[in-house]
Amino acid sequence: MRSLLPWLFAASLFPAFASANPPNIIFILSDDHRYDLMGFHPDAPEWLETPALDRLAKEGAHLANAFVSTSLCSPSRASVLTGQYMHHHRVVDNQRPVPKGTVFFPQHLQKAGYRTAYVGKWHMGHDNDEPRPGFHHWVSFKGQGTYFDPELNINGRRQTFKGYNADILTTQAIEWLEDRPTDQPFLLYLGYKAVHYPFTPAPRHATRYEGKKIPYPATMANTEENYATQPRWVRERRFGIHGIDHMQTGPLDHDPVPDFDELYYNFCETIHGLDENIGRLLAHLDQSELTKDTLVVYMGDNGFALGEHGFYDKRDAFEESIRVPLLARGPGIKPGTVIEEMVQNIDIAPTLLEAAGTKAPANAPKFDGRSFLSLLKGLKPPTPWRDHILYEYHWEWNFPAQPTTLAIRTDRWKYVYTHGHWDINGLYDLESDPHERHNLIRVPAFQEKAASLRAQLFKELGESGGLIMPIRPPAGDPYHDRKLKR
Ligand SMILES: [Ca+2]
Repeated sequence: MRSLLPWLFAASLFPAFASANPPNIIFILSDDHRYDLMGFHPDAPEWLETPALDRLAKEGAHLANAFVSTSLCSPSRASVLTGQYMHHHRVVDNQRPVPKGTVFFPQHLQKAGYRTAYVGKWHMGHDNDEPRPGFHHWVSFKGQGTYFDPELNINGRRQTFKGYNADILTTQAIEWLEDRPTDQPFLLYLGYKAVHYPFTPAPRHATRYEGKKIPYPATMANTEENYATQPRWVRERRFGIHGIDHMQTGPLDHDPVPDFDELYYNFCETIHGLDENIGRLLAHLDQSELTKDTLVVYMGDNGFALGEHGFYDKRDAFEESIRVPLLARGPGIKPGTVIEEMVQNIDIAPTLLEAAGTKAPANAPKFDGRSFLSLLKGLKPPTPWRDHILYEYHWEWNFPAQPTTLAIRTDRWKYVYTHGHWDINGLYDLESDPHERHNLIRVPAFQEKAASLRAQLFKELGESGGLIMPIRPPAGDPYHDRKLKR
C-alpha cells in the first residue's frame, strides 16, 4: 500500500503530459536578438554562424511566428515571468522595479518540487541585484550590467569577475548544474545580457564579420516612396535617438551610436558569442547525460530594427520590433518541427508549467497567455489556437520618438493605433506587403477593415483592463535632441 502513494501523488501532479519523470527545464532569455538573425533562418545573412541555435532548431522546434506583447526589455521580461500583459504586471518602462507581491512562475515550480536557479540579467529597475522570489540559487547584477568584468550578486554576496559577461554567466550556470541536488528536477533560468545594444562582441570575435555584405532593407532609404503613406512620426524618428540619420554624428550628441555598418557587424559578432556560450551549455548537457530529459527553450526579449523604416532599436509595432527568436528542444518534441501559429512572451509561463506537469494554484494571479505545449508536441490544442495577438507600448519620457502604440496583428493584417499626438494610424496587409511599406489607412477600400480591427483592439483591451495611461514622474537620461533633416 505504501509503495502506491508516490505513484498516486505523481499522477495527480502531472495530469496533462504524464511521464515517469517531469523534465528538467532550461529557459534561456537573450536580449535584443531579432527573430531572423539565426544561421538557419532563411532571412539571415548567409555568413552569420549560429551552430548552437541551428542545432536546437534541427533537434527540436522553431516557433516561426513568436512575438512579444511589449517590445522593451523590462516590460517583456516581466511578461515572461508572470504570464501577463504589461497592463496587468505594471512594469511599463525600464526604470521601475516590479510591484511588490508580484508572483513569478518559478515560484509555482518550486512548489511542484523543482530546484530552481536564476543566472543573469534581471533588469526590472536599475538599482537592485538582490535575490528575488522563486529561486533557490541566485546570480545577477544591477540593471543592464556590463559586458566586461561584471560584479555579480551570488545569493546575496557580491563578487567581481574578470572577463566577458556571457562567458562568465555560462560558467556560473554550468557550475550550478554540477552542484545542484540531483534528487529533484530543475529549472535553470538563464538571462544573458548579450546581445543588448550597444552590441559588444567578445574580443575574440571583434572583427569576425568585418567587410561582409550587409543586406540593407528596402525601407531604409529616406525616399518619398518609402514614407508616402506612413505616419509622420515614422520619418521623424530617423532623425532622433533611435533613427539611423542620428548615428553618424553620435559623439557630438554624447551618444555612443556607431555607424550603421559597424552596428550591424557588432550585432552579428555579439550573437556569435552568445551562440558559442549556448553551445557550451548544450555540450555540458550532452556530457552529463541530461540532454534527453531536459526541455531547452531559447527566446529573445524583444526584436530590433536594423535600418527598416530608418530605425534602429525596438518599441514600435513593426515586424522587426515585435518578432523574437523562439526555439524549444526536449522530450516529446520531434526534430525539425516548425510551428506557424502565433505565440507570445505571455505564453512561456503556462507552457513551462504544463511541461512540468503542474499549473498555477487557483488563487494565483491569472495568466493572460496560454500553454503552447500541445503545439510543440504536434498535438491539436484543446481549444482553437488564437488567430490574433495584441501589442501595447507606452511612451517614455527619455526616448520620446516612439509614441504610445496599441496594435492588433492577425496572420494577414496589422492595425496600429498611436495615442496622444496629431498623426495618422497604420494598417498593413502582411500578405501582399510583408515589409509594411504601404500604409492602407487612408485607402477607401480598407476603411471597413481598419474600423473592425480598431473596434476589436479596443474591445479586447478594454475587457482586459488594458485601456490605461500610466503617467509616471520622468526618469532616466533624456534623449530629446534631433538632427536636421538632410
Ligand atoms: Ca531587450
